[in-house]
Amino acid sequence: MRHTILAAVLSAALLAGCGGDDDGAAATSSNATIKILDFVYDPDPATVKAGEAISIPNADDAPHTITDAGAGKAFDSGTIRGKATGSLTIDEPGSYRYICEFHPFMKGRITVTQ
Ligand SMILES: [Cu+2]
Repeated sequence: MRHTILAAVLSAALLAGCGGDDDGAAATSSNATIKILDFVYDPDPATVKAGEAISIPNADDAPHTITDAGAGKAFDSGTIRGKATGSLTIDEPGSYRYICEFHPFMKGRITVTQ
């Protein structure tokens, strides 16, 4: 019994460690979320599935967007007002860099998988 519990704890710790990011608590990928707080996207880089709805809660007072920085402008969340939650779906798999249209110094990366 003891061994089973220990093994479970260990494998959970190992899995959490694989994420490479700060705390592993944000490793759930079933529900894609990119938070905005203090003019910073989190997580960055993010990984989502093609066609998956990405929830974008904006904790700032300022409005923000998630807008493809590429020439093709493959996606754009539109304006997400302060304290509001936007959403975005990207259909085309690939690796993208995006910016905030209002604050072009805000930059993020997103990988869209099949
Ligand atoms: Cu912004």
